[in-house]
Amino acid sequence: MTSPTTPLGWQELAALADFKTDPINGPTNAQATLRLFGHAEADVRVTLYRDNHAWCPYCQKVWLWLEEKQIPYRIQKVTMFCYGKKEDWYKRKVPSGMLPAIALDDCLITESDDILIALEKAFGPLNQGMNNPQVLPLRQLERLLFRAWCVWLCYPSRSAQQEKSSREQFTGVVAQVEATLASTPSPYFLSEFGTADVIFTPYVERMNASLYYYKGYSLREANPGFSAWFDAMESRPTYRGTQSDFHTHAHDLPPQMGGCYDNGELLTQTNQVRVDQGPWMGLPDAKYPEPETSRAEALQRVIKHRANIIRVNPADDRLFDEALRCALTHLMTEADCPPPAGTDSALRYLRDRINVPRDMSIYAAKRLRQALEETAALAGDRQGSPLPTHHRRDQDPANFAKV
Ligand SMILES: N[C@@H](CCC(=O)N[C@@H](CS)C(=O)NCC(=O)O)C(=O)O
Repeated sequence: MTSPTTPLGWQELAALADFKTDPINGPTNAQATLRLFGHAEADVRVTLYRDNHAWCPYCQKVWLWLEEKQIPYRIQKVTMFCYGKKEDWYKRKVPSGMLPAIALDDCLITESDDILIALEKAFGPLNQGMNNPQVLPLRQLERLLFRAWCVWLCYPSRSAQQEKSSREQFTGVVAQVEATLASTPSPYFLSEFGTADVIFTPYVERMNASLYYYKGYSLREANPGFSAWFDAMESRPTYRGTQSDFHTHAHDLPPQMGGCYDNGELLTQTNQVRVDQGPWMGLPDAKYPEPETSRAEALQRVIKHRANIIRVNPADDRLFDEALRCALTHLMTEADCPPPAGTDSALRYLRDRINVPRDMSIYAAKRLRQALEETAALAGDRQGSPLPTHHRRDQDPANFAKV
């Protein structure tokens, strides 16, 4: 830590934002609207319709599959109901507004399982297919785990006994999954990575986050099979590109699931403070080594969207512009950079609204949240306005459309 400093200007900050990536042919990322994997654009046969927030679990399943198979595809992003108004063009295609959907050679397909089956027909399976006799029971096991998770997380317990029984029901299914993972020498569900892993990924990731935050239960740390499976998944750049963090899931799940109920235990409370106020490094939402580019990535993403970030923030634009530059200066130099008086809640408003992977990758977000928090703490302890739990219209993509 060096002595207090004054904030860098936007041009000086831009000179430090040395993060270059190719969204079209480079690693998996949430920002691309076209993925080619070295193919020509004329080779594209698939359009994936997925949510703007890169949050929908069923979209993540199809997204991960396309990335693993390196099928060239286009992406069209659609608003989910709880974030804002569904686009009319999408409702004309899919009247229910549900995501995901794909267009494959102009044929529209909905329902993520049907989508994967259609993609397998066109491009071949991802190692083992959806209807492979080893995959079918794993698909059923995934739904069993999903239902036990929902019962524990999404219904209020009327008594300590009911809470205990929901927890045991869930950990009982976890024990079945652990036995399955232990039955092959690989860390994956079958002898090599494939469809079954893609099917389990979205909800296991959401379980890991939500149970840590609402129940004080660390799925990844409490179970050696899950732990090895997460580590193996995180060795794949495809998964890293779709991976979200604990903070995003903990606060995006309640409106989607109709509520998440915490058990009030001491460990739960400790975990909530950690996820909401940091430090974010070391949380069991990511265990692979931090890339050297994480700070530059966070800086580059903020610079790109800074006009909207400043406009949407409840604070005065001029004051928040300076406060934000203080936080970014701290991010890049580690020097304390005191922000204008009264901007602590504005900095924490942004800290709470970084969305992974929509805005940036998981380590970039951890660095940015930390820099915003440490800079806010120099001005005071006021929090931002609370995150809504029945909708997320504070994240309405219409507010972030290009100015
Ligand atoms: N069974 C469907 C479920 C898809 C689903 O529930 N999608 C949700 C998002 S996770 C959705 O599109 N909801 C409408 C919305 O939120 O706008 C599938 O597997 O594709």
